[in-house]
Amino acid sequence: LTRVRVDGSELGHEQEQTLGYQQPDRVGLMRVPRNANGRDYFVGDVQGELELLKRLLVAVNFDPDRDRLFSVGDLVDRGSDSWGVLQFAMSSPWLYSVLGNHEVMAAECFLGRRDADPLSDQAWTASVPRCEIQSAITFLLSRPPAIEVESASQRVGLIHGELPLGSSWSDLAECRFDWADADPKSTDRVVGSLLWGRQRLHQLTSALRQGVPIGDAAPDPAVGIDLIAAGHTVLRLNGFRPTLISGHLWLDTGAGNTDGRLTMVDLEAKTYLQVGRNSKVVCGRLLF
Ligand SMILES: [Mn+2]
Repeated sequence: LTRVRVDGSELGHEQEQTLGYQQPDRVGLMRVPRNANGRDYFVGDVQGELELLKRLLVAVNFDPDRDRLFSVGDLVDRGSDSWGVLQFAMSSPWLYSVLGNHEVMAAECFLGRRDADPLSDQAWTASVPRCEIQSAITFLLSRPPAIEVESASQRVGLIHGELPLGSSWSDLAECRFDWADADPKSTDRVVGSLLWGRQRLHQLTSALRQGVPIGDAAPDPAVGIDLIAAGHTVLRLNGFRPTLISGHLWLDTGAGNTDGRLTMVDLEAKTYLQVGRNSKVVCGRLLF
């Protein structure tokens, strides 16, 4: 397997060693204690839209000394300023993000293991200064595949794709992200679902086809945690309102698409904010 870098050179696994780019150690579930002094926000897939993210943070008067932001992953690709988002995230210790499939794909581009995919737009990786690449790889691949956050009233799980059907949150205690697991055809069912899973939403789609009405469902005890914030699949049900289905609060409202929005929620206040490329910030109430 050889890959061609932008400068025309072929890059194989041995050459990664020559360049000195290294992947970080394997990472697993991260536990984050309650924020006693400030607020916690959960944001959907940013996909390179730095300006939208900043507009939401300004709208809530975000205080980096007290408040925290939790991202469901896919900070990069598709949008207009992926490198800007990545630099912003790397310099913001109050931002916690889980590993998304786009973090993995971007790191694979940096490492020369993947060509930039025109569909998911990793072309930005080619213009990152060479001296910044190692810190970018280290940041991208040291995101945990799952985060558990304590809040005043509940325990919230944070993942990118979905909890595998039939699994419980406690099953993630031993989960580990390993380079080989990043392949969607991976035999590691758990990490594959956390990064790429859409089975729960495929079930939803077939329910919709059969005429089952979809509203805001009640929390699902089967997932083994009060609520799971997730992204990865763009949902635009109920006029973009973040929707709780199958124990997951689906937060990807397609910020990387021209007609999409970036969504951020405050679970304690039960409110959400959204902004699109051509729209101002709107807010609403969560109905669960
Ligand atoms: Mn994704």
